[in-house]
Amino acid sequence: MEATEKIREAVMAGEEEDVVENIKEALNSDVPIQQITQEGLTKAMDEIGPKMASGELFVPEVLMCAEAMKKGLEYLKPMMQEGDHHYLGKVVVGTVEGDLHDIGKNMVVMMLESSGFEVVDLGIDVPVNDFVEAAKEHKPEIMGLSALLTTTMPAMKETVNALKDNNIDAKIIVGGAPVSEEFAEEIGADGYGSDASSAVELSKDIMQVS
Ligand code: B1M
Repeated sequence: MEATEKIREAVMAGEEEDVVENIKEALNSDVPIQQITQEGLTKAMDEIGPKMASGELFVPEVLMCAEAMKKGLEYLKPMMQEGDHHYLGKVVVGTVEGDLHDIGKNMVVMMLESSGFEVVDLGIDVPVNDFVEAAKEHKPEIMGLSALLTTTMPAMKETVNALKDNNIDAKIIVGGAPVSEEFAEEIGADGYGSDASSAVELSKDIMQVS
């Protein structure tokens, strides 16, 4: 069985230790980190989604899978941050109000940090006003909003509106599974990232660095 396949299976089984062991094995076989995250960790979550929707998996089981995935990402984090990077700017990131999903947001945070951005992570279920206060306090160049539920997309819109109403001049980027380029435009965000690497590219474009 391929190394990434073993990682995917361990995430789906919610076996944290196996996830880390299989990642070590993959790294020893020179499997690139990006392949580990995409074909091992993220692929597992993509398969868990439909099982959750159909009732084959319940929330506690999905939580175990999510924890296993997080352990894998935590193990990889120091390796993603190797090398010297110039400071590129500050980004305040959070998952919008009502939404508890943070795996994708955490991947965005890790990739931004490993590229040279300073990140203030507000966590999950972040009230609209907390985004505004954090923008005033930290004065970031970029605000990053994540949403994973169609039901929390309105909170993303409210957050964008509140940032604008408070004259926050940071650029706003948004992302998450139900979010699209069109939605981003509709709510007045400055950019949409389909995944963690495009969030980094977008942020670099905003900062006008290559
Ligand atoms: Co939830 N959940 N969940 N869940 N969950 C989804 C999102 C769902 C699609 C599953 C399904 O039914 N098919 C569905 C949403 C349906 C919809 O809205 N249309 C759903 C539901 C319904 C729910 C609950 C309502 C279930 C319930 O209670 N009955 C509930 C809601 C809780 C709440 O938030 N209030 C719920 C709960 C949970 C858990 C807590 C059990 C757990 C989350 C644990 C955690 O995050 N710590 C969970 C999980 C794990 C999922 C799935 C299976 C996986 C999400 C994930 O981590 N993906 C998910 C199905 C799916 O998406 N395939 C599902 C992997 C991650 C790497 O991808 O988050 O998309 P993603 O992030 C990507 C990009 O989107 C992008 O980059 C990331 C990396 O490439 N990105 C950005 C994300 N944020 C970005 C920000 C950016 C730029 C890019 O700029 C700032």
